[in-house]
Amino acid sequence: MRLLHLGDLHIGKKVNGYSMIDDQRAVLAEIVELARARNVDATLIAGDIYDKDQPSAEAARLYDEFLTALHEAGIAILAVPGNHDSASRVSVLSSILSSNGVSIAKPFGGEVERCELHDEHGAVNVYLLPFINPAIARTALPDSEIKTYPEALRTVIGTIDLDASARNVLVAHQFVIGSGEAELSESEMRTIGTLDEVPSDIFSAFDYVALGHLHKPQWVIEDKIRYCGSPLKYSFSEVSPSKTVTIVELGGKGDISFEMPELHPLHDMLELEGTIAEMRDYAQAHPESASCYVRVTLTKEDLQAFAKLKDIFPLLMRLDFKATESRRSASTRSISSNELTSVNPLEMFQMFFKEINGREMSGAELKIISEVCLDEAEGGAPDEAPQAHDLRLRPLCQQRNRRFPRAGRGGHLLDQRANRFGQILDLRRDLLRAVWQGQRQRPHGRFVQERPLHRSRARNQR
Ligand SMILES: [Mn+2]
Repeated sequence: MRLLHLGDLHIGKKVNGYSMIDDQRAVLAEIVELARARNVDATLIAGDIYDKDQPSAEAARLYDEFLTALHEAGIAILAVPGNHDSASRVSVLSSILSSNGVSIAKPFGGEVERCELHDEHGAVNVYLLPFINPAIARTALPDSEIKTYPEALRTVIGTIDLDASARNVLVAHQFVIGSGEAELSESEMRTIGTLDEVPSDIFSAFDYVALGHLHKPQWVIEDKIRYCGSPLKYSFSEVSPSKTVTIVELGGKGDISFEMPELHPLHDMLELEGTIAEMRDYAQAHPESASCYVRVTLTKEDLQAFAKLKDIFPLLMRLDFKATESRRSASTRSISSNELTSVNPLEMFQMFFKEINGREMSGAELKIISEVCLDEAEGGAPDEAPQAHDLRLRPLCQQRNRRFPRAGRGGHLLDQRANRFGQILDLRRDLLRAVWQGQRQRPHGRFVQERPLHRSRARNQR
């Protein structure tokens, strides 16, 4: 029997503002072709089918097309919801679908669903465990005293009456830790710390455990417990190695082998560092880079860097400046309200500039920005509310959000200051525009964590 192990499809995902839907359509079509060509009997989908618990119509349509194509190829489908999925939504109609070879685990209700597949060696039991956390497990098993992830998984797996003489496969979406170090990437949603980790010995009774959750393909226990990885690179931390799928070949009991064919994305991901001139040279020497999602780290400031790079790499996804290393450490610094209310806009910009560029402003730069600040003062800046710095900056951020609706709502204080001055600079289209563009390329949302605004919010709540 041949099983195709997939996971972390994240259908509908956006990466740095780019919709991945075309990339996903292409890679899922490649997967269907692969499954046909290798005569796969069943596809296991180990959670995170969608990226969101309320997927878009476009995402739902692609999921429909993918499952339909597998079904039409005569391939059984066995899927579990991941932590990104709404278990209730992805398992809708599952009782009807299961009679058609499509089994999608319902929200965990105290029992791990079992499906039976057959080949010349007999039955293969495939257990479908949707993503669970201690609260889900405790609710489903009210007599238990589950507090931790390991307790939850141990208890839940313990409810399975396993026939040790048969071949047993588990499909799950959890963070399972073996003896080695797990390879994480930025596109996973982690619980803080290591609370969600569970030891691999809990699963030792299974012949194979098909896991989802970690996006890099990797073994937890060689030839036994595996993360197949996401089919596409969903963050720049996944630039290498290439993405693969896992094909599991089950012979009789104890006879298992694997194959990991490589996938070919519509657009690969590329990380480059250097000057604009070096980027030009690179693009010339590597014409395929024109169809890659690119992250550039510029080692030298440059006017209109973003526009220039976009010319070189049409799918430029992210632009950073080398000086950002100092910025990054500086930006996690908390800024007191005192500090903010006691400095004037010019001083504030000087602080900001230094954090971004790791140096003081030159005389010429200072002159430009002084004029800009003066202009703004004459143009009538909003009244300053001295007690709360974020309140004071809010009107400016709102103005900026109207002007750049795609830039998302501000993340942290440094962003807000950048917004404010970026707006001014944008009017001037002047020397420091490059700085602002660097800021506009900041990743938003999940990638931006541990930033001062969060801290100051927490402080306000206390
Ligand atoms: Mn995932």
